[in-house]
Amino acid sequence: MSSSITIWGRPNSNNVKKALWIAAELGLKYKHVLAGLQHGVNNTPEYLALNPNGVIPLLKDGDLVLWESNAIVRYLAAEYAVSSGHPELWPASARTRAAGDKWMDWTSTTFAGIYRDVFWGFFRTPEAERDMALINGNLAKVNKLMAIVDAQLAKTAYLSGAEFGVGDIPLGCFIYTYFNLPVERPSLPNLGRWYTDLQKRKAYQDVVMIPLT
Ligand SMILES: N[C@@H](CCC(=O)N[C@@H](CS)C(=O)NCC(=O)O)C(=O)O
Repeated sequence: MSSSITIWGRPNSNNVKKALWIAAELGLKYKHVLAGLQHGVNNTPEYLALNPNGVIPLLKDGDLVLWESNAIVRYLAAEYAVSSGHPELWPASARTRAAGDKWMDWTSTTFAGIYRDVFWGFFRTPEAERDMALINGNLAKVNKLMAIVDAQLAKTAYLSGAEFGVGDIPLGCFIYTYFNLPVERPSLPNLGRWYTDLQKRKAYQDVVMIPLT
């Protein structure tokens, strides 16, 4: 089992939530070091020696140092799914894993950048300073992307396939904030059903469903 895992990052970061969520699904024990924004740490020479990008999350497991949140999620699942008693979180079939992998990459490369302006625009910008044209423009793009997700979820219960898997984790983190935005959302029943299913998971409740800050 896990013996010497450390995860750096503030728990209100969606990228950090990914790492904390898979660790919770696997029941891993780890040391958590707060880092990023008001906590600092990620700009110290010691941190930069481990992650030259200076961003969170960061994982250390024994002599392995790993950054990039999706890589951390995949590593923890691959390394600990069997020993933690959750083999379903790292299916043996490369084809099954690939189906989820694409949604992890899609979330980072297609969705996250557009969504960032919406999320930060609302929750991390004082009302008087909000750029509503930018927020609304990107929200329309986000809603179009959500329709693509909804169509997938009409065919499979999860983004990972028939079962919950790591492919659900990246977008699952962001979707909590999306559904808590004080805006009108299009009716996307499959997306809503998936979000309802995620909310039943203890690890999701503990890690992802925290007050938005
Ligand atoms: N592609 C990276 C992005 C990491 C990233 O941008 N992290 C943000 C937080 S979500 C960060 O470190 N921001 C600086 C800070 O919080 O101080 C990943 O997925 O790990």
